[in-house]
Amino acid sequence: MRTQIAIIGSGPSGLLLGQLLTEAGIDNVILDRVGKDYILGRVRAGVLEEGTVGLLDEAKAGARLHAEGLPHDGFSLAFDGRDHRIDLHGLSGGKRVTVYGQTEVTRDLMERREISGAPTVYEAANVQPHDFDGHSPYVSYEKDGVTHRIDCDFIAGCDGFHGVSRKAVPQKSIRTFEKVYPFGWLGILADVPPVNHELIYANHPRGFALCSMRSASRSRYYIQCSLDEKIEDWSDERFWDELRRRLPVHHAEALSTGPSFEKSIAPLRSFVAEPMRFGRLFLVGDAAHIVPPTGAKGLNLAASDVHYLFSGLVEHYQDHSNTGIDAYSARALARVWKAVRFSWWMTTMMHRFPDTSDFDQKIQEAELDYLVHSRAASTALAENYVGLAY
Ligand code: FAS
Ligand code: PHB
Repeated sequence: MRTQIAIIGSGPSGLLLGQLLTEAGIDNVILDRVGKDYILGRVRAGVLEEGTVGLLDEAKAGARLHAEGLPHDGFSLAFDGRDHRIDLHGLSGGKRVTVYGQTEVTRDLMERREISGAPTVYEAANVQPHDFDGHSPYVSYEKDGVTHRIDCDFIAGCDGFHGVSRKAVPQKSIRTFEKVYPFGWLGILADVPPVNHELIYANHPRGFALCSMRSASRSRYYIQCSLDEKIEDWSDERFWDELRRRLPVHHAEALSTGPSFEKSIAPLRSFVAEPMRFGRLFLVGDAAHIVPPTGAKGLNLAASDVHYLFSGLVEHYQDHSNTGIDAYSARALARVWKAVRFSWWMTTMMHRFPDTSDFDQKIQEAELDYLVHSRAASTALAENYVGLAY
């Protein structure tokens, strides 16, 4: 089999890139090691930047997002028992974010791909990129006991942090940068109305908490937890009690609780691999970088990577110019590092670190106090949260 672009990974990166390429008449095949249902069963991001929404519209996958997504003009920071609203819309020159689950983004992109008829191979085992440092790359995989080969012009490694693409790059050709945080997020989904119409990021002596949502009847909550926590030790009741303790009283008293239908613990790390291109292999999204979810940047960074790579590939095929693909890594990394910085800053400001010094704790409190009382500081937060320009 031959195609122009072989895409490894059918998460948001791979599906968005695949859909944009298909709309542009550029042949592509997506391969994933698991099936659709498994991918749709993963609960992840919830906040979309305007750039991400625009790309989903360009991919003709934005209809349900506009019908069901929740436009948000602000969010609250809660500390010392009080809320402090950050007016994203007013401070960012009229921008906003949209609350719409990554699961739904993935579902919408899968549906568009099915309509387009572009090929996707699910449950492809042992996917491997080959000869990407030459002019004739290819991807191999196994399915139903048969080994297959897909010859292509380029390979897009959209296979996430644990994928095969980054690992296929010779160690001498890649640099990685990493920071692992000494805590995780325990998250739940429950069909109860959200405690607030906007998100609440809470800094409490017992730890961070986040009140988010998926719709007016479905809530997404997180609490900071230690890395040795076991999910089986967290009944719904224990979770709700702990969440209440970390919120200002008026929110704790208004909290609607009910049975959770998803509960998971995610570790937090910052990670960047440089460069993001190796000959005819491009790393995209979580395959190249990871951010702690505090700044709601992970999925949105995957989208901006896709934007840079897609425009470069269109230039290659339509204008016979390699300027875009040659600039992909530098352009993507310039935005990635700013989002990595912002996500690190939000995480450092909002979480309680084990064995933090009294001095560092006072600095955190001063940072929060300055942030909510300075228009300049709040503006900087707002422009990063809504998403920096591509
Ligand atoms: P993904 O990891 O989503 O997709 C990679 C795909 O590649 C998967 O379908 C996988 O099956 C496939 N794959 C992997 N190895 C393969 C192989 N060898 N062969 C073939 N296929 C292979 N971001 C936010 O903005 N907010 C959040 O709250 C948030 N919460 C998160 C919670 C968790 C537990 C995780 C892991 C991430 C979270 N993220 C969050 C970040 C997340 O949304 C990612 O940024 C987003 O999924 C990135 O999409 P992809 O780059 O497509 O990678
Ligand atoms: C979510 O709704 O899952 C969510 C929202 C904002 C974040 C992280 C996660 O910063």
